[in-house]
Amino acid sequence: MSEHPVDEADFVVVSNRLPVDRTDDDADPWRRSPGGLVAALEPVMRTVQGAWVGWPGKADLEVEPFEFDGLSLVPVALSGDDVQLYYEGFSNDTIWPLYHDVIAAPGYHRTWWDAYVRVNRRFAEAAASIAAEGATVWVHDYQLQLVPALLRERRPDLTIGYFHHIPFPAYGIYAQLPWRKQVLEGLLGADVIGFQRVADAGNFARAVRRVFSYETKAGAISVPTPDGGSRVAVAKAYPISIDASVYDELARRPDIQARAREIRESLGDPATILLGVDRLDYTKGIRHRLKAFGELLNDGRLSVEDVTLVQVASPSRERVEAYMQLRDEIELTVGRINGDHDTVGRSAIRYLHHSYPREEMVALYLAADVMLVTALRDGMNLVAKEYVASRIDGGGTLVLSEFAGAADELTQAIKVNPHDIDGLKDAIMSVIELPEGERRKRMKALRRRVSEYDVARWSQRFLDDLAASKGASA
Ligand code: GDG
Repeated sequence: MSEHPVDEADFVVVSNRLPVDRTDDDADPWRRSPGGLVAALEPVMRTVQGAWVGWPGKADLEVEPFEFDGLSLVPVALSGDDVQLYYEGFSNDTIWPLYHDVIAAPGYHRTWWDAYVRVNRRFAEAAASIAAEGATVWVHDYQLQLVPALLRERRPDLTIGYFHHIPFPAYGIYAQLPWRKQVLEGLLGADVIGFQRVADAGNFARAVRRVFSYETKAGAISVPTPDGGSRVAVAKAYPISIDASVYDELARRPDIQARAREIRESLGDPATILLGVDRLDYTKGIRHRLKAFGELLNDGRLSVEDVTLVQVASPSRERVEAYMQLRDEIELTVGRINGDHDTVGRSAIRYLHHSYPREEMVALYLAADVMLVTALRDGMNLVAKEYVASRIDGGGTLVLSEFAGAADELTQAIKVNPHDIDGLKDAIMSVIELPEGERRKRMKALRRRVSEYDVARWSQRFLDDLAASKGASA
């Protein structure tokens, strides 16, 4: 790490979190952090000269801009109150449940909203202060929906992109938000507003029509400007992906392949290993998955002698009440199922409430015969794509919820509606019994899609459209 302040940047990424975590070790104070957004953007940032604006992840931590591992980082400080009201409150307990179709009840609190406005302003100011004349700024995700307009107000010379990583709900749900007008205004400050699915972009355009009556045509929204004219904001789908080559390379490493074999052996080498990997979040459908698996054991259609479910539930948002409750429910369910079905030598569910290094994740992907992605709502779901990218052996089967964004692209997966427990049970059984040839054919098609449309193509498509919008408005 060097202490050089970051100069003016031609390309600026703004996200809630910086791609690093603070450690307690003064000699080595920063560590790269995992997570969907970081996994997606890191390869992009390495190929451009730019700066990254974000929160360093600890309350009251004031740090000057610094360089880390080739990235220019610009920290935005949040107080304990900010974390509680803006992050845990408005972002994770209002917007998150509302945008995931109210799977959990959103809280609407004016103090949370006030903090959201205040913190969004701080992020906009940080980005405005380091962006060079005419720079491109790419804002990310639901914590920062007001930043595009706040930034445009301060710096009309900038080209502003926004990408929304989570779903955008239908208007009947979105309309609940007491600040529905202000949030749309914030987003419309961007030149290009990217979504995961075509349906999300459509929901957004419809919300804009309902709230403002602006004209929208094939995703081009005509937004009035203060001088009485208008500008165009584009709302369009750009399904995010992964750096597939990283997973391919890891999966080819002999030590990781050996680890995959070791995992199988340590589970007693069952005929079938089912795997779930999720942040412990109510959107991921972990309870539905456990229910289906538990019933299959109860019904005698599956036996612990033949099948084990490995469930990695990485710790997430542990101070938000809904997440504490969910953890209790999941752990109670796992305990019951294991209590009823375990033998001295075999376990029905190997439940792991940990975060693992990427190498271990790939070993798990390689060891698993069936990957269960049963999200009730998910913007994309990168785990599904990581599993596919890791299966260099052409084996393994993906069971994928139709409510995950990935379902639009990964059409050769076995599709499920996780709310339909009987359907989910039948899908699990059919996958276990799927003929080898059929399994391989599906995986081959999935692998082609994931390797061709990787994260580099995703960002290229978005940034090309953003550059074109600059040309169009000049
Ligand atoms: C949001 C949207 C969208 C998880 N546990 C560990 C670990 N992970 C990694 C996975 C994957 C990432 O975290 C999770 O990404 P997902 O896409 O599955 O889900 P969200 O975190 O909810 O992400 C989502 C995404 O943003 C990107 O736009 O797809 O819909 O909700 O990369 O591998 N990684 C490691 N250890 C763990 O224990 N190393």
